[in-house]
Amino acid sequence: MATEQATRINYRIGGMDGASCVSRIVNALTRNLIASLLFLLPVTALAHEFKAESLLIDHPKVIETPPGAKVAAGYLTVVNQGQADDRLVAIESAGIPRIEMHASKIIDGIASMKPMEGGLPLPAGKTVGLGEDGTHAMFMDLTKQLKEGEKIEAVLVFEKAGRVPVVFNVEKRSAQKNERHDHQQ
Ligand SMILES: [Cu+2]
Repeated sequence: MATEQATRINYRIGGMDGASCVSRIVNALTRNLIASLLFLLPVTALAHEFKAESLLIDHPKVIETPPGAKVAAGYLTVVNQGQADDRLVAIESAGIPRIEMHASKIIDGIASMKPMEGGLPLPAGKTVGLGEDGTHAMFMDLTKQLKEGEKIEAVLVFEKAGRVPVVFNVEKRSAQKNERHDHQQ
């Protein structure tokens, strides 16, 4: 009984030696893979989402403008993963003279928009987007054309989460439903 156990232990140790060679190679490969993933992750995170306390800000973007245009529409999504309501009260950017949050409505066939009083409510546990129901961020008094591929540094100001730096990607207008609102002026 004791001998049998000893043999089994020896066998297992022998097995482990053989396996450790393989596992060393696998480990090296895994380390390389993890290293490349770690290298890629921050880039992806910077490009598409930002986190502040329990808020996840997904893909801030602004639609490119034709030459001479004074306004552009911006969109983003905020996931409030926390227990408390918050509110997006302002969007600021050193490169844009004025950014307002607008809600547009069609009344009697005429589209009109006005600033959202009090900003964008972010109820606990909910996902809310500027881009839903005619809402949008309006980049105003533009001094230069916004071109696809450019990035605009901005700060989202939340009632509770405070000031959160983000980057708006300048993108082409897509056929997405949240971009129906037209800003040709
Ligand atoms: Cu607007």
